[in-house]
Amino acid sequence: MNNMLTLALSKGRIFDETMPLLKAAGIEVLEDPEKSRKLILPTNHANVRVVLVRASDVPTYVQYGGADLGVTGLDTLIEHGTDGLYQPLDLQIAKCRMSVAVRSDFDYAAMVKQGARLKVATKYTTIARDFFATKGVHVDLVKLYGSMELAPLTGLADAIVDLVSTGNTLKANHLVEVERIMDISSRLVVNQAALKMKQADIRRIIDAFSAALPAAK
Ligand code: PRT
Ligand code: MG
Repeated sequence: MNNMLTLALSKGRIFDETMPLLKAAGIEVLEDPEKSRKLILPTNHANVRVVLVRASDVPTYVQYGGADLGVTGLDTLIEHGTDGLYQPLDLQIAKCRMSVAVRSDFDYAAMVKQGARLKVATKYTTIARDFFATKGVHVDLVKLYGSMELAPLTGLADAIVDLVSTGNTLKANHLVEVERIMDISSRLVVNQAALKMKQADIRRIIDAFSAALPAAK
């Protein structure tokens, strides 16, 4: 068992977009997570397995060695912190952006200019706190775990900090994106102890993933 390599992934876009990279490394997952209830998925390599965890739990699994490596959004990684995690690669998958959005009838620029105190609802409190601190904007943060779009519509907050991809969710809720905080993509994270103990196997995966990425400009 101690030569087993465990990769933590979350179901959905991260799983789906990691599959081509695994394939490039010669690894095929033998079960479809959308059809199976299993949380541990075998691969065509007896010593490589995939564990399915919540997206926000991937850094935790890798940090504490429940998995040797994992794929996680930069958003999740920043919120979790990078202690004990080696981050060799930007995989350039599950791309989106972290943005500030408000109701279309809310004059964000004027409020910021006036030095008003903004009430901001978000799941990403670290990113939001750092962003507004750098701008010198005073904020009261309201922590939410989902459906952030609802907050400005119900008067819970003036603004939200959330991930935006197509912008359709904002549009459907009459919200407008007023600032882009950062571009987001998913990262490969590796447990630092595993990197030493299982160096050759982990190196092989990093190199294969790296070779399969669009060439760096
Ligand atoms: O869903 P669950 O609560 O289990 O966890 P999760 O939401 O953290 O996982 P998942 O699989 O939805 O997202 C995993 C990672 O994908 C995130 O951490 C991001 O790095 C990345 N990603 C890429 C996205 C999006 N695109 C995205 N569009 N994560 C979420 N969204 C959501 C966004 O929050 C908003 O509600 O999609 C909605 C906006 O989409 P558009 O296309 O309407 O703009
Ligand atoms: Mg989600």
